[in-house]
Amino acid sequence: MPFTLDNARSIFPNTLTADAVPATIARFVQLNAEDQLALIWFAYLEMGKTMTIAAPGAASMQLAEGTLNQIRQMSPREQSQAMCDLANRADTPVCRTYATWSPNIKLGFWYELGRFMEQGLVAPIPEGYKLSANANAVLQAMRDLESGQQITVLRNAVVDMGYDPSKMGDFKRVSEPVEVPVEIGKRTAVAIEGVTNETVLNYMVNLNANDFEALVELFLPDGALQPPFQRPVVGKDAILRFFREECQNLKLMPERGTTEPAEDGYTQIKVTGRVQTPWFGGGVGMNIAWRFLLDPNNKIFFVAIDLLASAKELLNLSR
Ligand code: 45D
Repeated sequence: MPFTLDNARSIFPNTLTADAVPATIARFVQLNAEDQLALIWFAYLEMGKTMTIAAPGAASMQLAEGTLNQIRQMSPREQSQAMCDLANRADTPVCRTYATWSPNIKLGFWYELGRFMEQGLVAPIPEGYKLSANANAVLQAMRDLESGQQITVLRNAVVDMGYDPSKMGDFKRVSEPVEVPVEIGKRTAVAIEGVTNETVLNYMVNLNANDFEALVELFLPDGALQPPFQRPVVGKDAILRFFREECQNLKLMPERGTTEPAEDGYTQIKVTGRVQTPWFGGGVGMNIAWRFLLDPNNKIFFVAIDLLASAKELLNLSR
């Protein structure tokens, strides 16, 4: 039986992913908007004690600047309402603009709003705000996650706010400009214990170098990439767009893997290792698995990127 996208997704079924992340998000979105905002505020303050967030790039802040200025000019009541609207995914001009932004612009926008709230330029979460019992339970669930999982919950919460893009018809997506790839001579070589496959090694090197054009050429025309907790991104055009919008300046540190023949001359390769996001640098390492399915010509038919349940899973290469 030839591989389909559906059965490719279940290669290496023993991989244990961080299910606590979608479970926490599912509980979070049930809360009312005030609780959601206050919960993120408290979580963000607590996390700030142990990890340092990097200031967003100037380019992304420029893209959010108009909306940030608009919010600064509102009355405190309107400011609180605008933030609740975002959490409620309401149909407002601000929520529609927000929906056009890439994840990094959304994160940068909230980073800036958080600073404004601290400085008293934007209505803060009221002092002494009491979370509901449910919200408190979700906050406790977040405390119990490891740091890579905590920042994933925060990121997903932010990405899902604003008006629903699928209800907007045609619109222009807004994302940061793409940087020039790292020069060939300056790229970091990778070595993966148990994996010598050139496609997999080139995948890591090209992604670390922001060389998305070369990276996407490693895929089959109908190849697919499945980010953590998301549906697969299918086809070279969509994958290239995803790389340009969401994958600049990541640091992939694959450690070990296993290479096995699959049906019809395909090869399946599982690699585990750590990944850093430019938002937190070396302060937060995420435990990641890549599950590759390569066709007989060594082109990528499918790759899933999973956030692992724990560091212990880095050693699990069983089928
Ligand atoms: O609501 O091989 C306030 C792929 C309160 C590509 C706030 C990958 C009110 C292929 C505090 C103001 C990408 C899949 C809000 C690999 C309020 C590939 C603000 C994986 C919201 C390896 C909150 C990459 C703020 C991975 C400012 C796994 C929150 C990347 C900020 C993972 C949160 C990246 C931030 C992650 C979170 C980044 C900046 C998880 C960033 C998370």
